Amino acid sequence: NDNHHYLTVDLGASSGRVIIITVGNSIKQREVHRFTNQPIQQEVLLVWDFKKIFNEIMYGIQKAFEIEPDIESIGIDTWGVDYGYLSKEGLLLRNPVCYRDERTREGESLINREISKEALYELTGIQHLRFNTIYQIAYDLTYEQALLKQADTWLMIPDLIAYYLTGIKRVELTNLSTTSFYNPNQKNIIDTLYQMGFNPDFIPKIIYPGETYGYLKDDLVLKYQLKKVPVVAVCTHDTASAVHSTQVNKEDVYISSGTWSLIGKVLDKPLINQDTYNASYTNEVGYLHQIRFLKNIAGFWIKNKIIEAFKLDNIDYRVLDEDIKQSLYFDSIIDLDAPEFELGIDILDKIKYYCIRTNQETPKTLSQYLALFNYSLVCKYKHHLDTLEKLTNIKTKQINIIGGGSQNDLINQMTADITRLNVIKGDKEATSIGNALVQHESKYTGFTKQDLSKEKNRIFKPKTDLSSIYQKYQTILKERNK
Ligand code: LRH
Repeated sequence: NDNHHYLTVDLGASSGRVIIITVGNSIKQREVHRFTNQPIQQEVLLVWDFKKIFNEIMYGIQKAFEIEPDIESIGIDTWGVDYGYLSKEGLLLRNPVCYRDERTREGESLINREISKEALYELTGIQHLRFNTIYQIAYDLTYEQALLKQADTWLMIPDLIAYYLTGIKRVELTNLSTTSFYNPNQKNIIDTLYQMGFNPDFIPKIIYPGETYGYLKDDLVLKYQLKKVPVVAVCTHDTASAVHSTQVNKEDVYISSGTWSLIGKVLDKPLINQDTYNASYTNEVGYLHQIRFLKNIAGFWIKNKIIEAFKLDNIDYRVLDEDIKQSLYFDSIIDLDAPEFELGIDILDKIKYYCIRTNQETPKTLSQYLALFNYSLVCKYKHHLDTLEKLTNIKTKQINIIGGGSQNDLINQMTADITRLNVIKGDKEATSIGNALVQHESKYTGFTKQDLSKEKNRIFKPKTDLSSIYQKYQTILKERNK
């Protein structure tokens, strides 16, 4: 039998899913369970409800074995940067804090004594985001000494899940590379973390994608009637898994589109210099130590916050997309990454205010807001496409869009229009596919990635000229940064 079944758990910062991926002559997907995942307010912190997450995952795993008893292994991937602490007894000391929590606003100043922003970038090649793990830990070291006294182990979210599934504590490489304390050139954790006062014993041994954490624990096997299969460390960072699912040539740019839009190239080695620092580009580590050179752009999370703010009951997304198409005459533009949008609070007012300050018409209807979102997003894509070409000195031939956001054909077309490049629409569940492929490649040799997308109308060629929109965007940014 040439079919191999893998269970993938892909946990995003908006929703999670458990999917059986079958690798054979082709790749088949069977979605088993999908659930929402939202941070919750717990006392003064915005946290992830770990118990709920774990229960949803166990429900999915149980159901998956009912549907497909021949699952060979399990892989877990999640968003980056967040983590939790375990006590000696293996108890989670509190829910992992969500990266959007505001406690890290002053994080940067907390580590200034230790290292400058620039020197930290030189070591890690990670773009400065206030929620990077190193700033979260700087906060813990300053304000959470009581918690740290009880702590025995520090684990990132996918590693926490793997620990509760197998009892084995390891920290996976690709996700570790998002923390801003991993040096991708020297391939180790930077001393600065320990100089800050973080206990080196908290961090277990690194596990590399393709290695196995261990087997499902007996008590879980018994309780949920599972088969005792191994839990494999895949690329546990979701972006790493998504990018691993695609065949990216040197001349390609990928956009992994979901809660965030990650736009970048795959490189053989880190690209860290004054220019990449100024442009604030990131060097995350992927399968076999490939480098994902990319930029985080606030993506569909903003769109979802806009829709949420309109408090509509039943939304027919097809009708909505048609409305947006009709509203594209409305071309006010914002910078999606402006700090005021980061928490999603009062999003409509903040967008209006942004438009007023930049002398643009303010949106009124939902479809006008979403037209503004579409233009703002593709302008950013264009900007980063140009920046990527400059920084890497490689001309781009085409753009591969993967992930949930890739299903938005209007944005795919607008991306082609504004960049004047062909846009290839990839798979909605690219992350889960990449997750399964590492499980497969870790066991069987000779697998070559084929073109996974079977859709017919999946190439978007440039049509409408959007250069005037892009010019306007550049003017607005200049005005705003004055
Ligand atoms: C995308 C992602 C991104 C991180 C963010 C927190 O899901 O993993 O790479 O920066 O979430």
